[in-house]
Amino acid sequence: MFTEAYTNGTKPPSFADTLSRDGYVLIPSVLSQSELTALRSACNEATALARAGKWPYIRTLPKQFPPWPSDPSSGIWGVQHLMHPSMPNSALFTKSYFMDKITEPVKEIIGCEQEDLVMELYNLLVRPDKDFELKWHRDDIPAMATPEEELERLNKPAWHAQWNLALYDDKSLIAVPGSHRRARTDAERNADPFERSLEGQRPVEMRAGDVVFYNNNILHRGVYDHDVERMTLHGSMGHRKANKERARNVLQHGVGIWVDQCDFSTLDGHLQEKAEAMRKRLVELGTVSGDVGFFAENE
Ligand SMILES: O=C(O)CCC(=O)C(=O)O
Repeated sequence: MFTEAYTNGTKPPSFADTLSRDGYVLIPSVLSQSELTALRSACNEATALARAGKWPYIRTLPKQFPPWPSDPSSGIWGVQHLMHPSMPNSALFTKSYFMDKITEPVKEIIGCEQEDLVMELYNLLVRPDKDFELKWHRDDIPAMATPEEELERLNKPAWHAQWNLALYDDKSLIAVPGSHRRARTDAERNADPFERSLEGQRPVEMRAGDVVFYNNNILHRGVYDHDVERMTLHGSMGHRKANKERARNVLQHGVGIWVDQCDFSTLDGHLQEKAEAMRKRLVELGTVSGDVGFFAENE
């Protein structure tokens, strides 16, 4: 897939190099079989609760961006706030968010130290109740942006890393490699938002247990098949230098309301310390950012 064979003695590119070239990087098999089994069972429980209307933080069909209603009757495609203190198995989710297998690549990708990292989002993307597709988008550049506005944003540092950690084989994320480094072409700009064959697009194919880190401003979309099991943990972590736009992207999901109630006491020593410090930095970011609003309220 994205890992290439380097047989000529040259050093393979780092995760950060690959991500900066392609807009994403796949790290295979980060979860052991027992981690996979435990997380699948926890995600099954979370999804059942959400589909039964007993978990209000959900991604509902046919809405692409937050805020989402809490009524699951039109179907769901995601379960939000896995680290919320009321979420069953939140301790297991929290451990999988702060584990070194995630924070080490994140540090390399952002180019920072542990003491710079900020807790952000941890959600679950699931098989929708009927087939469903997201429009082509960049997560924090509106479709209306001019090429100059796109480039201005794309040329700024991201100050965060975002990942998909697949618990089942997953090819529902479609991206245009390299599109995080340039403005949209005329063809991309004028394409149908649900265009099925944009030039250069590729499914980001993951096997169960793989993680993909991606630039959330790569041109991408989701194409979901209700018949194919999907349980993909969807997380992000930030840098303490993130600006107000980043705070808006994180806090629009409502994390600020419950983050101070997360219980990190079940985490092992160094994970607990890491989690407490990263939470503290998120609370600080929320305090200085004030009322951040929503990115795309009407989509
Ligand atoms: O389903 C995915 O992996 C992508 C989701 C997505 O594009 C989004 O949440 O903006």
